[in-house]
Amino acid sequence: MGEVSNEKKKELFTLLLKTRRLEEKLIELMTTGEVAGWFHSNLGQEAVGVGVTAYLEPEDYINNTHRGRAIIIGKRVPLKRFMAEALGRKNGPCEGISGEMHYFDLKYGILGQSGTLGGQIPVAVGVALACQYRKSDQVVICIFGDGTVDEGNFHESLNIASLWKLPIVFVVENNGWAQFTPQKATASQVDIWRKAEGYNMLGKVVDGTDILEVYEVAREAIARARKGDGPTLIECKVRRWEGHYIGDPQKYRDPKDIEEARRVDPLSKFQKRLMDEKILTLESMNELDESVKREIEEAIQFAKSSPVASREQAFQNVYV
Ligand SMILES: Cc1ncc(C[n+]2csc(CCOP(=O)(O)OP(=O)(O)O)c2C)c(N)n1
Ligand SMILES: [Mg+2]
Repeated sequence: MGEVSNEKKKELFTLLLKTRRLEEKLIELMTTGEVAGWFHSNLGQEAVGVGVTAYLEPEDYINNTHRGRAIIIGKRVPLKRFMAEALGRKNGPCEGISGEMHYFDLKYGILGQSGTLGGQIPVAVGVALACQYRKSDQVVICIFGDGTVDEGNFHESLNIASLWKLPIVFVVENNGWAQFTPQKATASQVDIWRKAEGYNMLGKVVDGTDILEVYEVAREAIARARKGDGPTLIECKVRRWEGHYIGDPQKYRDPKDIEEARRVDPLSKFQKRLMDEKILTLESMNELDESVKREIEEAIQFAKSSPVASREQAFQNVYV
C-alpha cells in the first residue's frame, strides 16, 4: 500500500465523520417527516463512498445511489446545497424536486441515479465514452449494490466498457442484501470481483469497512482509467446496519446478523487507528465532531429558511 500522509488521513476521517453525522441527522429529519419518502441508510457502509470519491478530481464524475450521502460528501458538495435539496427547497441543485434519494448535481460531477435498478450503469458508461471522445482526461466512477449485478445492464455495460477501454471504474457495495433477499438466495457467484474476468477486466476485492483499503484500490483503478488502460471492477464487502429502509421491521433477518453487522464500524475502526498513530487525540476528535455538527445544523437552518418547491414544478421538465 502506498504511503498515505497524515494530512490525507485526517481529511478522510473528517469526511467519514461528516457522512455519519449527516446520516444520523437525516434519519431524525425523516422520522419527523421533514425528509420525505423511504430513507435508505448508509450506516456501516460509509467508507466505500468516501474512499472511492476522495481521490477524484472535481471535474470527475460519479453516479449517486439510494444510499449515496458518502458520495455527496466525498465530492465536496457544500452541506447547505445538499440540505436545501434534501428538504425540497427551490435553491437546491434540482430546485427541490429530487430530494435526497435522487440527488443530481452536475456542478459537482454527480450523475444522479436511476429508479430502475442498474439503469445508471449504461448512463455512466455513456458519460465515460464522452470523456474518452473529448480526450478530457476525466474519469467516471459507477457505483451500485450487489443486488444490481444480476441485471442485464451490468453485463452489457462491463463488456463494452472493457472492449473500448473506457475511463470508468465500477464499484460494487456488497452488503449481502437486495431489499429483503439475501445475496446467497439469488446469486450464483457471491464474489462479484470474479465476474471481471469474464469481460477481460481487472477485478479487485477489498474490506469496504477499511477506508484506507478502499482509498488505495480506488487510487490505482482511477489512475489506470485516466491513463487509458481501461476499467476495473472493485468489490467492497460491507455490512448493512439497518434494514433496507429506516423503519423496515426486518422480520426476514436473523437478529444475530444485525448484531454482528453493527459490531463492524468503519468510523470507530479508523478513529482507533488514527489515535494509535497519534494523528488525532480525543480532544481534537471531540472538537472536530462539534464543528461537524455545527455545520450540519447551519445547513438545516439555511434549508429551512429557503423557499419550498411548488406543486407546479412536478409538471415542469417532463415529456408528456
Ligand atoms: C429494476 C428494478 N427492480 C427492483 C427495484 C426495487 N429495488 C430498489 S432497491 C433494491 C435492492 C438493491 O439492492 P442492492 O443493489 O444490493 O443495493 P442495496 O440496497 O443493498 O444498497 C431493489 C430490488 C428497482 N428499483 N428496480
Ligand atoms: Mg445490497
